[in-house]
Amino acid sequence: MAGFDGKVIALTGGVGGAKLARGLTEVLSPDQLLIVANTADDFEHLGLSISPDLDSVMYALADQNDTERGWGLAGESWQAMESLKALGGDDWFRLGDKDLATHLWRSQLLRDGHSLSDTTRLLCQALGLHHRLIPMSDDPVRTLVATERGELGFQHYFVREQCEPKVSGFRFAGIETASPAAELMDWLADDRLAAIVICPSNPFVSVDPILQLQGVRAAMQASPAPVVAVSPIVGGMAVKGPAAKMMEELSMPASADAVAQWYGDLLNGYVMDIVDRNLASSLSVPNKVIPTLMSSLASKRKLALDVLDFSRHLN
Ligand code: FO1
Repeated sequence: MAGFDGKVIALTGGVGGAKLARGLTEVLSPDQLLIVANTADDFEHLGLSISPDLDSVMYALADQNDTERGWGLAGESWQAMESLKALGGDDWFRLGDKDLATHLWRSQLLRDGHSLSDTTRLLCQALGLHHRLIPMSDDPVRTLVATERGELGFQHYFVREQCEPKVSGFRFAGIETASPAAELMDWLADDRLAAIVICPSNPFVSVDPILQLQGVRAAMQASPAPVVAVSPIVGGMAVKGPAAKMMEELSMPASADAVAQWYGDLLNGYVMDIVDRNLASSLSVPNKVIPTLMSSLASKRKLALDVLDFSRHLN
């Protein structure tokens, strides 16, 4: 981007965050941007190690994501899933025929002893990506969702049970012992860091796992780089996914300002969509009200530019 000097870290979950990550790759060079994806949605399924948020971001950066579904690859076929179902196998987690190759290859690389970071780098290279996408940690962290039916793994809650059970809380198994990605900590300590962007992902299950990794929140607060979050809630609804439903079940108002309060004093700036302009005056954090719905590459690019421009005016 002409004129934006310095480095930027983007923290992201799946779909919503992936769109802004794509916009940031339009306006920042590869050595200016580090995209850090949540891995607490990951799980083992059918003998495969599956990293949905890494894949949503990776496919979005490669412009190969299926924009209808929000996850997986465009132009998919489902032969393997149909055959699996015919055999009586678990087909509730839909793995497209092309997407399967990613899971097969990642699982083999991990079994061969590659770290999740190495595996991600190899997959990104194979997709022709130049910008850096890393997992938040190479150690396992797993979101467990407390529901009235007991604790569920994230994908069991989100996909198999279709977010239907009432949520009473979350915990991130492994978070106490997981080490944050070394590259993330290096960039947080880098005095060329000019902004930390929290992408419009679910604050509870996509962003919090990253923030709760040992030392991450403290390093963000110690950095002079402003922390700017983009609201994942627009007009009281999540643009995609269960964030609004979760907030209600956690007896939090499903509103853009409630998300800002959730992030608390971590934020130096907050970006909300124009439909939520009426909330701006009640926010204590400096905020900007702009169009945040990203339906085209141009709008992803525009939002990225607006967020970076906003960050320039924050200390
Ligand atoms: N989400 C669904 O709602 N249904 C699915 O069958 C499904 C399959 C799937 C396969 C690979 C992958 O990378 C993601 C997939 N997702 C599916 C999305 C996944 O549940 C993610 O965790 C969400 O995108 C939230 O991050």
